[in-house]
Amino acid sequence: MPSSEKNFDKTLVKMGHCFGCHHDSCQIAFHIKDDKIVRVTQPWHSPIRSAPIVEGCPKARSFVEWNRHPDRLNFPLKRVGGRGENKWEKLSWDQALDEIANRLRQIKEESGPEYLTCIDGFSSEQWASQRFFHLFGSPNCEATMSRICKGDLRNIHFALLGRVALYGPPSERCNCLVAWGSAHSVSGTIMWAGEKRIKDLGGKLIVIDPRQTTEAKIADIWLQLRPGTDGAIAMGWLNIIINEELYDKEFVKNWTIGFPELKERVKKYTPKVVSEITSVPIDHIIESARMYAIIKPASINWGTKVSHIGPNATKVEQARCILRAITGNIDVDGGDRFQEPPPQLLSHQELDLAELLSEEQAKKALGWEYMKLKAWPGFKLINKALESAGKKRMPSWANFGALQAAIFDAIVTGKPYRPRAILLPGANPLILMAQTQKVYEALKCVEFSVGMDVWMTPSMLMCDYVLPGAYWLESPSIGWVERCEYILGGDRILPKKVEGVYDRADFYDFWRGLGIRLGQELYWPWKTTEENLEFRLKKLGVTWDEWRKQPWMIPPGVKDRTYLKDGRFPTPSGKVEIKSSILEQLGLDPLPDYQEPPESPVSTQELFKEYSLILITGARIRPFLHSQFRQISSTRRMHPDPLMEINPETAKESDLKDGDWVWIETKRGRAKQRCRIFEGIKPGVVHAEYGWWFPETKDPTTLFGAFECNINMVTSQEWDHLDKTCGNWYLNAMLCKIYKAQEPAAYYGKDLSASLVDDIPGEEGNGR
Ligand SMILES: Nc1nc2c(c(=O)[nH]1)N[C@H]1C(S)=C(S)[C@@H](COP(=O)(O)OP(=O)(O)OC[C@H]3O[C@@H](n4cnc5c(=O)[nH]c(N)nc54)[C@H](O)[C@@H]3O)O[C@H]1N2
Ligand SMILES: Nc1nc2c(c(=O)[nH]1)N[C@H]1C(S)=C(S)[C@@H](COP(=O)(O)OP(=O)(O)OC[C@H]3O[C@@H](n4cnc5c(=O)[nH]c(N)nc54)[C@H](O)[C@@H]3O)O[C@H]1N2
Ligand SMILES: [Mo]
Repeated sequence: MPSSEKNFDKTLVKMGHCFGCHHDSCQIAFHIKDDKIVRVTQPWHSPIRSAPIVEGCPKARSFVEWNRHPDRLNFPLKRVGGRGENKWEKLSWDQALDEIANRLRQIKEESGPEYLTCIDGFSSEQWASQRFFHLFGSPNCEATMSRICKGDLRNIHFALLGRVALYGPPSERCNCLVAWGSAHSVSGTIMWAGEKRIKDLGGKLIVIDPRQTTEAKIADIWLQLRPGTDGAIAMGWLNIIINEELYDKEFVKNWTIGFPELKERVKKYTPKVVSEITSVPIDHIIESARMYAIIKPASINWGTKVSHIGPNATKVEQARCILRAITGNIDVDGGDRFQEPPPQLLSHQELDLAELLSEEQAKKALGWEYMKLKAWPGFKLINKALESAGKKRMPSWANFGALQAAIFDAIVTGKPYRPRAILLPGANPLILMAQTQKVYEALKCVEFSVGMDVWMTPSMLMCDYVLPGAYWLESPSIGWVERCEYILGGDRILPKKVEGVYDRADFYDFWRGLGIRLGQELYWPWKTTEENLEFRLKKLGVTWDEWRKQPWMIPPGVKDRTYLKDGRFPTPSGKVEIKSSILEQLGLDPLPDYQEPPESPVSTQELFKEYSLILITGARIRPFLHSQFRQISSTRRMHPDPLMEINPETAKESDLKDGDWVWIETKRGRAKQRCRIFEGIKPGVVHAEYGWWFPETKDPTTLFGAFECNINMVTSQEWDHLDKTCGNWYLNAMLCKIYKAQEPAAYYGKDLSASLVDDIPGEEGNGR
């Protein structure tokens, strides 16, 4: 295999892999001169299908700007002013970690380990935070990604199938793809490349989305549903497929339990009823169900939006999982194959030490009763089934934590107890979590808070200590990132420390640094991230030095229909549990069903009189990743303002023109964005962007504009709005009203070019 490093004329070219879309990972070549990235280009060889797209990616191109950006955090900081005043004292890593560890020890001794909580945001090494927490004795570490971003999907798949049938990029063998609440043309380079390829090869594409995405434009059928009614579409498809006997009879007979009960349950979801609920024409519903069931193999790809619709979110995935199963598309190449970490890599569950947390402590997890499947009771049941089938258990970050909403609530109300400390490594909950006001209240009054990030974000402004994180460009990594075909990873592209300039640390350094100060020395034998990665690579038989020069591996081929070889699915019954015994044991409805969103023209008719539009939030923005990239000149110039999309018809009724500033208001609050007229959005629906704050304002009194355009000012983490199975917050498909704002957002009119950095080395050839 050729090396991933080359030298050209004083420039070192190194290949790395990108985290810029979270779920997809392109390989990129970084050109490095004098310890600076001067260009980002296509890798000269790479196993990854998306390779031709990388150079057109605004995020990839922008990495020349990151390492020495003047806004980067460079040294540990300790707060000297009030919270949010942005007044800090610089200190060394040793001193910072000593002080933080002393405080945590004191809290543990005085109150108990559960009084320490954590929102673990973006991290590729989530096993390390879990390991630290389990050794410390606290169950209250919540991984954002595992909650709002696929966590419910993962858990319901484990309950029904004993594995996860959400494969990353679709295989060329797929003949019918359903893009359901996903827009990979914006959110996933590799997945989108695969999807386009299927279309080019003559496959069918069904899109289910209230907005006309790029996917919808090339779709064979586009279902422009009322937001949040996905469950009704799924139940309707099941109804049609069962009534017209389009299901895979062999598979249903031999490999499932609960089909008769399902048949009974879906009876009421006739195409007519479903059409009334969703506002999709009857013939579209029937035609799409037939297309999905008849054309094989077919895949329903992963889309995050159904995870954001509130109480019914997990139920939608439950129904989709059953659709995959009864049409015989589970574990089939071109259908929905199982996603499993490559066995050659020591996986997170082998490192997270969940076994060390006592049952007594596990039960103190905040909010577990609101998410029984995605907390210790579900963890126990799922793992029992996995174990009896000889499989590895789930990683604890994917289940087994606390509920973020409950952590913030407990800090404010003291119920059931008042956590005293919170850690925020790689998380920006003030911008990304539902109901910003609630997060703010908690961050204001929590006794002790520590953040670790690459920028001074609104959430970091509220912390007592802020630690400078190495960005992934400055960290080594290894992972299989949602995919099983490749093990990816790589060396640090740039150093994490340059004497006198910056001194940043990896997440691993942080958890180990705290751990060894708190009596966990035995459990952190690897002194550096590299040593740990070498340990994880052992089964591959390569050293770190060999690996870093050739940072990918293609494990032996992924097999089809593995359940035939195993003779079972790793569920309690050994079958696909259409009627889930695990949900039943947890006291939850074992079958899928549809429920109206908690706020809708049907469920809250009174509210609808005043708040008469449906709001959806957070469709991805190509040049940004969540709240990131706002301070990067090249990406920000491509997309300077927060935009709210509205249909021309609806805009006319509200007397709005393209470019007007507008307030979007729900019962919980309001946010200001700029109106963008878009014919492709369903009338009566508005879509607002997420992740907005304004680093260029440099104004800590507004927490860098955290409360003005941030759409999570209007979303909800109220108890009765959370998903009933896994606790997801309510971010999408709620009622709102809109009205013209008298003033533009406060940051507006400031000269962006003056406040964003322009001095970007070597960007020539990157086609800005
Ligand atoms: N309204 C609404 N809200 C949403 C969504 C939506 O669609 N609508 N989407 C939800 C979803 S699916 C998700 S996944 C979440 C995302 O929520 P978050 O994960 O909180 O989002 P990020 O903006 O990526 O914030 C992570 C923080 O980590 C920092 N960071 C990034 N890389 C590194 C690193 O390598 N080291 C260190 N130390 N820090 C790093 C970033 O600077 C950033 O401040 O948002 C959710 N919130
Ligand atoms: N550029 C970029 N890429 C990213 C990210 C990013 O921030 N920026 N974030 C990454 C992360 S963590 C995630 S989770 C993924 C998410 O990426 P995707 O899964 O593609 O999800 P979204 O872009 O949030 O939304 C997809 C579509 O759902 C539609 N939608 C809205 N409401 C509904 C509804 O009620 N029902 C249905 N069926 N559709 C609805 C929206 O109109 C939108 O077109 O993207 C990842 N990739
Ligand atoms: Mo996500």
